Amino acid sequence: MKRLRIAVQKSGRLSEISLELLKECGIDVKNGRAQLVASASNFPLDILYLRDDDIPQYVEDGVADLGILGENVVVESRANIDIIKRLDFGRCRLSLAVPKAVDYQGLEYFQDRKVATSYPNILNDYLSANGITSEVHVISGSVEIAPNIGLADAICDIVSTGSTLLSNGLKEVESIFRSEAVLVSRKGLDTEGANILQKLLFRLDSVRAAKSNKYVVLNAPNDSIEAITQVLPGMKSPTVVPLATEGWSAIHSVLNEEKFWDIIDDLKAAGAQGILVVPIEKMII
Ligand code: PRT
Ligand code: ZN
Repeated sequence: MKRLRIAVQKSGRLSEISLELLKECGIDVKNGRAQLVASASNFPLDILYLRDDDIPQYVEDGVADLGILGENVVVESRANIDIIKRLDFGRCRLSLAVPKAVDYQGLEYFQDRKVATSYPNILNDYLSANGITSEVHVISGSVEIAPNIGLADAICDIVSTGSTLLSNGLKEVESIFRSEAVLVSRKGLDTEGANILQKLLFRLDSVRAAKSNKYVVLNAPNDSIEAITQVLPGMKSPTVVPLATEGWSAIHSVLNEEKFWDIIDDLKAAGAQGILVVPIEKMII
């Protein structure tokens, strides 16, 4: 039977969570990251552990069929591969930052100035779209120290909390690209490969739906049921089950995390009691 190969980061910010996501999809990967390749025992998928920077090329060349990595790396690589799905983790932004003391007035600051970055392609695209020409210096690590050692006037680097910039005496002045982890695919998967990918996507959707929803069970006097069911969106209509206590029922439903607290308040106001909120492991939609 055909198997697909998925490249994930060997060690780094995205590794654990990428493997965790596969696990949540019910995909068991037995042998650890000591080897280059591991096999899933219960899904037609092999895992290839790589440095994230190598993933786009491996996927473009077909050494791997799929990959999980930061969108920043995909776009910077200019590889001819498809972004199939955003994965909701590894969020960060690529930003321009200057020394704190600079009286920054706008992008013109960067005209003819030296900017250090590991993302020359994304940066050059951004600068030229804004009519600015800078001297872009490519460095591969610790970009944030470049202004302090006199190597550059500014930097363009990944920011998440901003504390790295702060501790290096820099301030973020423009955010030029937003990124999160994505699932990528090589071009031209055959029908069998595309079917395996569809199965994986279906599982990813079920995991995501489950994460953003909660199962809610509550008790209510029968004369409040009408008001409570008005408040509950549910997947279809809520389940109403009579309780042993005369005149009372239990109501079961599914609530979206985003509206969760508002709805809980409305439920209490409508007469709900003993509200239980339970995580959902999988949600098939
Ligand atoms: O070894 P390998 O090449 O595989 O890993 P790597 O060192 O190149 O990448 P890694 O593991 O650091 O990051 C992998 C991916 O995580 C990146 O490509 C981004 O998509 C994403 N990501 C999310 C981040 C961050 N947040 C992040 N904060 N990548 C890097 N950082 C670094 C940033 O470079 C800077 O040094 O963290 C620092 C800034 O963080 P704050 O919180 O201080 O702002
Ligand atoms: Zn890397």
